[in-house]
Amino acid sequence: MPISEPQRIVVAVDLDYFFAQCEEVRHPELKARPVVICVYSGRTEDSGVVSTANYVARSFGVKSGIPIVNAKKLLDKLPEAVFLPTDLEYYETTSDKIMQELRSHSKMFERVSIDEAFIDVSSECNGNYSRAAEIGKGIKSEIRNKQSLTCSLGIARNKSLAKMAADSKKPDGFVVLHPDHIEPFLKDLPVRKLIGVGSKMEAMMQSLRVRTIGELSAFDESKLIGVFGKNMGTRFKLLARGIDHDPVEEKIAEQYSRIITLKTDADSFSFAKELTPLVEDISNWLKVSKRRCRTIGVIYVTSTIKLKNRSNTLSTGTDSAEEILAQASMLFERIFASEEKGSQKIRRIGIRVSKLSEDSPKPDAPSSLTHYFDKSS
Ligand code: TTP
Ligand code: MG
Ligand code: MG
Repeated sequence: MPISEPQRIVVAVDLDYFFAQCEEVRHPELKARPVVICVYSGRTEDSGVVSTANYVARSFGVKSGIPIVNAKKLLDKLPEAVFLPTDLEYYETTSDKIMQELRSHSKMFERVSIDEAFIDVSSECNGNYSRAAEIGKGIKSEIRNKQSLTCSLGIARNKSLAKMAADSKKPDGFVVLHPDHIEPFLKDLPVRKLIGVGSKMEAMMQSLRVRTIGELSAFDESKLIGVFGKNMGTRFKLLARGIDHDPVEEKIAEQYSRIITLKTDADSFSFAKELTPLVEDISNWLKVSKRRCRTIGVIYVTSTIKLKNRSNTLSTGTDSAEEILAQASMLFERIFASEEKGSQKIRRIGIRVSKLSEDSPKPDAPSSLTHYFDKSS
């Protein structure tokens, strides 16, 4: 496998069962019990989805994204199982503290999500993987000592390999993937383990008889491009060969949104009050990340689960809660006045801001910013 990359060493950190582990920190007595963190939609007592679960609950099949009722069935013989609602503010505060520590390790830092980050330690290590391993161990103990949390950590020559290394041993993993071991590491892994390959891509690859990353790396590139398009086809081929030139750098978010499920379906603009916390959160986020938005949009989901949106672009940017609320209210009023939603009722509502201008050169923001707190429909 030809190596055509400059010498880099990247550390990937992913906190283990993050929301559930945060709950174990403040309630240590939960550690031995199955813990399920739930995003309740508020419709009926148990409607909603599982946000995450600790590894005790996972051993019974509970995982992110399944309905809460299914999780309850899986754990119905275990009266000690605990179901808790998400407390995003607490998880975000914990995440911010950890990210601040991690950032101190290198100027080249990238927060990817609430519990994940990359750190480029090339300049400190000068190609020395033993040095990188020491840094990695230091990071793990720092997170354990200061926040009482475990993480899984991977070290490799680029982001995708470092993340795959971190994912390969969970929880509390520590994997250093030396350049000489990349080919055997990738060869027999299922393609699903490659960053960016979800269930649909996996099915498409299987129809090409590509099951492992090794098979993908040997597959005809022009055929891959034919199926996945130029960008993705080329990228998959490179990733399968262990090549990823993407630098470790903070990505600037392009939009930010918050969505909630209404307690009862609405057929008039009766939910004005429920917009206030959404708007306050958005305005707060804009202020914290020193940004202003020009486009303010509303999102709504009808009772037949059709997603629609409508937006307005201002001539100057804003971070004001009052102004965002006024725009969002006007858009919802128009939707109801024009009957464009048809005869359908509205089940979920949200606000999205975009066309974000930067007030500061280095915002600290993950690239995907729709909060998880309400994914059910
Ligand atoms: P992940 O890092 O994907 O998962 P995790 O930290 O819970 O577990 P792992 O040990 O496998 O890393 O996601 C981080 C947090 O994001 C997770 O704790 C809860 C939240 N989340 C959701 O709310 N819904 C989801 O579908 C996923 C995948 C995560
Ligand atoms: Mg995690
Ligand atoms: Mg994660």
